[in-house]
Amino acid sequence: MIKSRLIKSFLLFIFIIALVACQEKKVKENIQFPSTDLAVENIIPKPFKTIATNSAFGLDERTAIFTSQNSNGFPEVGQFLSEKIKEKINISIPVNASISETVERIIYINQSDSLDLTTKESYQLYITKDSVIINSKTAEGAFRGIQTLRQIIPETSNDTLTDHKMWLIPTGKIWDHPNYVYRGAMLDVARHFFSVKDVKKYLDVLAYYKINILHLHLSDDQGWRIEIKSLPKLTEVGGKTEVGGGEGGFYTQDDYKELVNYAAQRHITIVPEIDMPGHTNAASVSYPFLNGNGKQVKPYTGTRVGFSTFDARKDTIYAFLDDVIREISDITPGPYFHIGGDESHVTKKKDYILFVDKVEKIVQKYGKKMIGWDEIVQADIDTTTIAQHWSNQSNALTAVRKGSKVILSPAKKAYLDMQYDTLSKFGLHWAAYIPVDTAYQWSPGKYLKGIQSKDILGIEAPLWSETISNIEELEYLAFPRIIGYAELGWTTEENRDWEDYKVRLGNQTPYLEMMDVKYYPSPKIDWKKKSVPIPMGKD
Ligand code: TNX
Repeated sequence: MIKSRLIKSFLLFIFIIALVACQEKKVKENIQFPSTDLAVENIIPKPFKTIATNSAFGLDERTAIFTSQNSNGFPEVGQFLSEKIKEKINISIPVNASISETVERIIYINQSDSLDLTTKESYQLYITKDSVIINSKTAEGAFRGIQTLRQIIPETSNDTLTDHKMWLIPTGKIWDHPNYVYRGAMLDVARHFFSVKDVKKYLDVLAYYKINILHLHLSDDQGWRIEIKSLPKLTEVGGKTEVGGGEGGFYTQDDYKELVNYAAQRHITIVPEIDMPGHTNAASVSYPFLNGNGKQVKPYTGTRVGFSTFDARKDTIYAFLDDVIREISDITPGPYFHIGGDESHVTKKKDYILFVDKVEKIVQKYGKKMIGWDEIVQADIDTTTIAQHWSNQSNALTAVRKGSKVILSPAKKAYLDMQYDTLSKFGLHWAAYIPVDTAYQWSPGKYLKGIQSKDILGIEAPLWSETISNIEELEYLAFPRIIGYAELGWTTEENRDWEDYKVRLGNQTPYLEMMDVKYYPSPKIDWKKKSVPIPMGKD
């Protein structure tokens, strides 16, 4: 199997080399490219290793994309790249089309089993004057690789070198792989609902920065946001409220599948969260038998936490949860199911433990790995269960002692709903003010004493939505900080440096403006409103 793949890759490679050789002859004018430096390009996250060779690949209408054909997902990655090139510089690049006379240069996205590609997301990007080659083991790796390529395509063409427009990509080599396998963003669609369109827009930008997880917080006291066909009142009743008294909303299962597919095309995994046994007022309003706090349940549209609970001692609760977890798991291809578990202040400790232990079994029965906020470590959790650290350090240590991995979302550093400073228009500040530099300048691998990199699955930046109710407000809190978290998750500590990062961040404006992202223009960053063309000079 591996051998035949190797042979196939080798043959394709020979074909491409031959193609490049013939195309080279066609480049009649010996173009004198200006000198470039791949090592100072504004790539985020910063790649593992870069070597610049100071010339340029001239991307133009005579370029064609080819991909490995028999490997899962590679042609789709080529197609995605072609679409993004079209959106950015408005030229049409064919993908796996038959070679025509006009093709002079190629971008080749190649499935490779090279031992240098150490993870499924690793890629190599080799750029010469005549070709761009991306090698990766999987389509996921290729997808990460094309994000790097997208980032180094200039917005402006050089119109002086030939008789037609050419966009100059610096030549050189990049070897890259992620530091952590889990690089997430979380969006609270329960306090305020966000439409499928809004979430897709967020996914587009997350993918560009190599984030690979979107965790959706689908239920809370103020609203239930996912259709459960066997329990229709959850959305008929629980889906109609939100913070501040707005109309709420919910995803039908078809909407959710649409999001899952859209994310999958971007090699992003959706992690669904149903928060319990606390944060469950909206569920209990829909089905009052669930309620365990003894009070009459009324819809809640405020912002307090910790007042609601399921009745962990009733068997009917677990029959209910079996339906919920089964239906959501059935439409969730990713490996995780998040059970929340935070701030269950009115659940008795022994009931909480019983609850988490029972729910873990249901999650496992439907083939998923359980994730929960760090309080879940009070229960007898399995080693495959993952604890998401947000506030309590000793919970994180307990998780590791129990053999579990930890996702780092420390509120003081990684909460996107914390205000930047006292002037911020939206957000809270109960954990901290988090300006853009503070958000970036910490090291996940060293953040918690007693927890090492090997215990950390990755990092995630949660965006709670008590104070935001539309996409512009979402973007104000998320951007630019999420871009820094993307780098914290991907780039090794040795390769991270605030002074270097802030320049690269300031140069994201052409992309953010093209995407119409209403980022917070932090005064700590020198935002470059227009991209600067590569300076002229001889190579
Ligand atoms: C704490 S973090 C919560 C959320 C709130 C958030 C506001 C966590 C697991 N629970 O319920 O929305 O603070 O910052």
